[in-house]
Amino acid sequence: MIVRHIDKITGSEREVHAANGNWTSRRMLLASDGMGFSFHETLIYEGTETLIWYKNHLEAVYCIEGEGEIETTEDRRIYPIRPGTMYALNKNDRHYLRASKTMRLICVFNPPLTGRETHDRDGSYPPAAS
Ligand code: 9YT
Repeated sequence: MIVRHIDKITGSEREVHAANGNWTSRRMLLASDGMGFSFHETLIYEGTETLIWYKNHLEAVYCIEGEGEIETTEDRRIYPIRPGTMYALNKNDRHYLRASKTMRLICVFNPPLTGRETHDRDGSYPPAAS
């Protein structure tokens, strides 16, 4: 059994900050926990726009606080995000993520992240094996 409180993740090795200051990710479960997915609480800060393209991962996201939107770059569709909204990047969808009010998101990655990943120039994380 694994039981963890967010208070113990905050400020630890499992808390990762985006280089551009747009988000903070608190990684409650990682590959080393052996669940087959990683599970994060992510804060996306008000007024930010982040280009994301998870070529090597699938991600599902559930909003529990704040407000924002995603815009897909392929077909320019805009989807509002508010508490209760879930979106799943089942096609490795490249998109912009914008927050009009700081959002608290629960994020699940498959395959799991291994630890300290931050976005590369494309807005992706490296494949799990590298
Ligand atoms: C929603 C999203 O992908 N935000 C960027 C950070 C990512 N969720 C992470 O590493 O936790």
